[in-house]
Amino acid sequence: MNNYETVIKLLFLGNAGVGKSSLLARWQNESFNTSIPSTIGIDFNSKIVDITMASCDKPRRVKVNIWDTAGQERFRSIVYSYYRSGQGLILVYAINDICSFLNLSYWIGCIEKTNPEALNNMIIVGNKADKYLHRVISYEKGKEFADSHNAFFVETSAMENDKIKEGILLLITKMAKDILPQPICDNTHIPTESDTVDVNCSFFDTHGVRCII
Ligand SMILES: Nc1nc2c(ncn2[C@@H]2O[C@H](COP(=O)(O)OP(=O)(O)O)[C@@H](O)[C@H]2O)c(=O)[nH]1
Ligand SMILES: [Mg+2]
Repeated sequence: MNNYETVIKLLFLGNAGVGKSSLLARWQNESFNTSIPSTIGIDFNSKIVDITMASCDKPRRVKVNIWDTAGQERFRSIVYSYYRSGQGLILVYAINDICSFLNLSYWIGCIEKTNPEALNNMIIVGNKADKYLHRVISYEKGKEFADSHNAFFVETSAMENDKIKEGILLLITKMAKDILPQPICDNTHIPTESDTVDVNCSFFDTHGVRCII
């Protein structure tokens, strides 16, 4: 179970109340609890995930560590030291809360100062999509913001368990592709007869075209 190839470290960021802890609970154990306690400082979650990087490749096993940070102003000083350890970011607002959307730039600014590399691996999450009757941020507006930061974008509902796994997997798969060695079954180059045979190659596959080391 523990033979994972790498550890991917993600941070949840966003205003208090947007649903970070609820999203994390869904990701971790599929549950939703309307009376989830406010996060004090930092919560930590770990999960082993199998991801498919290419159709020809076997699933690759990674360990995903997610820190759920408290959005509350009074905890921000504690949280700063954790920003540095994240390799990727899940930046959350609620589609019915304009302040949480406007504050996305604040959170990005925090990371820019402490850990700018992590901004290359980011997904913007518009949560509480089930509250569409009270929507104040359109899907297009959220997507536009994400595009302007080269980030993935997804609208989710922790309450209805919608699109959470898909969103996080999108980010993890992209990061795994950057971190892990590429699959050895890449068939993009099929050798021709004129190709030189690799002398260090001890076996060929059944079609005699690919070297098996
Ligand atoms: N309607 C709705 N409520 C949600 C959703 N996600 C979280 N909530 C509620 O929003 C409140 C704050 O959620 P919480 O996960 O503690 O937010 P956090 O402060 O960002 O960690 C709680 O009452 C949750 O039940 C959602 O997708 N839809
Ligand atoms: Mg919380």
